[in-house]
Amino acid sequence: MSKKLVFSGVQPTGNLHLGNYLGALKSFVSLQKKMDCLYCVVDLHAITTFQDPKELNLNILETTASFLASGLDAKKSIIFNQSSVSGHAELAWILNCVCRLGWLNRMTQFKDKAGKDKEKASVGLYIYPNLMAADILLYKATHVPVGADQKQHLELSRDIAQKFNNDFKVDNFFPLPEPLIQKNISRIMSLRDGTKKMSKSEDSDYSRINLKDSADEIVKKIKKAKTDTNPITDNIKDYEKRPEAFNLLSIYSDLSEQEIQKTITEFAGKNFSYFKNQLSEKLVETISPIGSNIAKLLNDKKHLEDVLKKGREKANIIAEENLKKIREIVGFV
Ligand code: AQP
Repeated sequence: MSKKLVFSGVQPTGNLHLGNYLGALKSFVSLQKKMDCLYCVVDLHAITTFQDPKELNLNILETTASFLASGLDAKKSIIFNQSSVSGHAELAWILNCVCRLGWLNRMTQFKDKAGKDKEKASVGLYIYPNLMAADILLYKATHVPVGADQKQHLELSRDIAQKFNNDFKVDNFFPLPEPLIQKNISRIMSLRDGTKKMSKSEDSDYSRINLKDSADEIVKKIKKAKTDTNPITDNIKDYEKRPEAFNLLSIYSDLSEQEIQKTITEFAGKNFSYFKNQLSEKLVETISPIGSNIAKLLNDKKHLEDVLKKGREKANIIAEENLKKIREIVGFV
């Protein structure tokens, strides 16, 4: 049995939002109390779509600040950026040679992100899931906290690990990593369209609550959030065709750490303007302190760079030890 080890990453592609917080960061924080954890600012993933170099540089530090502001502790967890440990790229190449083309062709995130003109997407975007498998397997991580949108990539990481173990006849060399997906709300949807996930790259800033939004911005965005004309009912089935209403009620439930049924019973018969006031209050209570912590941390870039440097040194020790064995297994001299 492998020792339990957590790995997860966040792309430094702009402002982190409520989806990143509820889908990932919140569980990162609770896991660091129970297990050894590595949390990575995945800048190699970020460049699968073009990033302005100056902005990328700043976004790496801002994502690090968001980790710390959300409660990650650099003394408990290893916090570092992906490009600073070259083993990620090396193992990704080896795994590119293990993964089958047909497996990648099934990845729905590539289809979503590449859009209609797939010919113009970068090769990096296509093989992104192999780099993600390398991120996890480089440390032989056993548990990966992610939002539900990453479940398919995690399954691919398991397939790749299994095929490597089989091809090279090294039983259980790579553990098959388990996804840890939040039970209550695994996917936060856009505030403008309840069928699309909340995302940093969505054009409209009104589609998401950023961790850096002021209290006024949060209230304004929730006021403008799309709902429908029906009142709140306490029958969960009523929400099957009301994705925006369901999303807001789910966000409230998650922030209150209660089941969705409890929330709809609490607000049944009330209209959405009343509910939205309550939701805004909860959001301001949770998000505003994180936002002001991010701003404070960004005033001391040297400290953030130091956190990444120390994290990189620790990550690199584990990576090099595993890579030494991987190179031997593959047959490199
Ligand atoms: N809407 C979401 N609901 C729940 N979880 C989410 N995550 C992202 N969006 C949601 C989770 O956050 C972690 C980090 O994600 P990421 O930033 O590395 O990549 P992403 O999933 O591609 O996020 P975005 O916001 O959609 O970024 P862009 O627009 O740059 O592609 C992951 O665990 C993810 O599941």
